[in-house]
Amino acid sequence: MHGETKCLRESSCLRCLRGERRRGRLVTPFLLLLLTGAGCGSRKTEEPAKTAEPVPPPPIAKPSYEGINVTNGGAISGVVRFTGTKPKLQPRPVTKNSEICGHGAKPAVDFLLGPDGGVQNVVVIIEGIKSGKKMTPSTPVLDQIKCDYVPHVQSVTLGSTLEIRNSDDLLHNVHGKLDGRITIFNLAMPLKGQSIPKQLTKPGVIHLQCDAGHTWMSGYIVVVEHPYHTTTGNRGTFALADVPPGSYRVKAWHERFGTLEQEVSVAPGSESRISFDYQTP
Ligand SMILES: [Cu+2]
Repeated sequence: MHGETKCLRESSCLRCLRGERRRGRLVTPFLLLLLTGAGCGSRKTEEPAKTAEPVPPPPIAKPSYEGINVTNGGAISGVVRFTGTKPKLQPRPVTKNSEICGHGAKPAVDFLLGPDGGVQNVVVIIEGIKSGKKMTPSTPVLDQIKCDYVPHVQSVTLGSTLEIRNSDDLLHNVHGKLDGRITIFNLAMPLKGQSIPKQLTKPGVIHLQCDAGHTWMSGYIVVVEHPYHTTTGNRGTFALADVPPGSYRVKAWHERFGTLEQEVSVAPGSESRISFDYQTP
């Protein structure tokens, strides 16, 4: 029955066999032999039966960053300042749910200046670093407290799972858009104490807004492809540790004043200090 096995692998012969069955006849060994010899055997030489080519798995994107053991790393630290005339700040009128969100207007949050001129909420990133300390899982939190996003700005490592909370006893609808255009999450959160995990799998700047009518709510999550990032506190300072020796481009990003960049060299076991100065546009 070798010929039968071979023949049944051929789709054209399966059609033949089905045709025979439609005519109400059992396929006899004689007929199979005939099919093997005539209908299927037009080849002059025996060829191994073809089997379906296995479908190759989709290519795995080469990771842009490699985690290694950093044994002789240095550090990059410094401060982000604002020089020039302090811009006019726009308060944010509360137009809904003032019993929880607050009465009147909330202070501006898009430009926070510390006592020494340090700028808060600036994300500092080593641009394009390809290898360094390992990416350890983190669990960043985004809370909604009295109708504000807390923290207002944060940087997270790609692949982290963000815990999105609602600490208010009212409905928020947190809408995150990557680069201001692509919806990454759009979550109705009606319950106080509610928490929703959301893994962040695309790098870029996610802008947060509330689609439940709290138009003054705004925030940012900067998703970075490697672990060398941080966000300045109220004194505008930053520090990045365990940096492999080498030359790097360091970027500072602020939601209102944009991006500044500069080159820095890191020597083994030493600290390189830099500063960024935003100026009045
Ligand atoms: Cu809201």
